[in-house]
Amino acid sequence: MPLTLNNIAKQGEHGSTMMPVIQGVGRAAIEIAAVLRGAVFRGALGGAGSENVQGEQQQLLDVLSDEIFLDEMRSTGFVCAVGSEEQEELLVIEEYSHADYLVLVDPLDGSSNLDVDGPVGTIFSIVKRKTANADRPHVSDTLQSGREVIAAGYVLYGPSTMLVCSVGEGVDGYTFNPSTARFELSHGNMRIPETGGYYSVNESNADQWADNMGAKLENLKAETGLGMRYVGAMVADMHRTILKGGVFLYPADSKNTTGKLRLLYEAIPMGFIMEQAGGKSMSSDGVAVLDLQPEALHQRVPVYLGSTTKVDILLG
Ligand code: AHM
Ligand code: MG
Repeated sequence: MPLTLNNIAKQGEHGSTMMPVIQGVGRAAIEIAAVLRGAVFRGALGGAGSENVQGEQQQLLDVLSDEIFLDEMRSTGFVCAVGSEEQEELLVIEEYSHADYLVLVDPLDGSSNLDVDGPVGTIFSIVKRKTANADRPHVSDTLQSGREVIAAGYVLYGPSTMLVCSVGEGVDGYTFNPSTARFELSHGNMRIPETGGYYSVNESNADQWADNMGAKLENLKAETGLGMRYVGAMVADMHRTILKGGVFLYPADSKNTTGKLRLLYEAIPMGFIMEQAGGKSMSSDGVAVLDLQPEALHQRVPVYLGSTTKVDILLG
């Protein structure tokens, strides 16, 4: 019998309490994958005609995925609030506002790939509230560093749908099996290789990068001879980096002066997964992503995630 998401209950200090929430992520992933597959037939591709809080055009599928994710978090009964890329404010789940956990999510990451049938993903992390259970959850409950995250992960909607997660005891990947309609453990104890791999970055921004990153990347390329791969969806680029090795980066540049990727629902969950897979997650030389103290729900940071050797050469 293959192991399913129930396997999480056996892991770490928080496995049994996290299992229902991660099962909820799994249900959302199955629904989002189905919506993605049928989107072209339902006229669900294209813009929603609205902007999110970051001033980015929302795709219809961003909005749908956000609704699906929120509904599934509500149905777990364990989540008091959700902070989403697609919502300006923290969304309190009124029926369960006394519950213990908050979820931070990018419901559909890499949505610029949608029109070209490219891979996209969902990124999430789970924290325990700081406010008393009797109180209404507050945005301050989300402003916890990556060291306080209890569980995190991502879903990759590629040729198959994969849910990769960690409750702080290594990283496991589960692939959705359409014949059993379950996520089954397919990639146990994922570890990033120290050798080989690729560098992954939008190099067209190189002349605008801050922190002398253009020269630093040239040095990494010269020292390691790494090849380059870039999908433009963080989930797909990170998944390849974990499986094949190398480094994924999104530095600050003159357009995105504090970086592009969001700390709470992109950098921290991916940083958590990368560290749990044996790699390194930095936001600048000497500052780990997981040590940053968040100041705002939609804050952006530079990221350098990959094998320890490659990140050290890059930032050194
Ligand atoms: P999104 O959350 O609005 O999809 O934006 C985040 C995406 C990441 O998936 C990806 O790493 C990055 O933006 C790509 O940015 P760029 O197109 O500037 O290379
Ligand atoms: Mg995103």
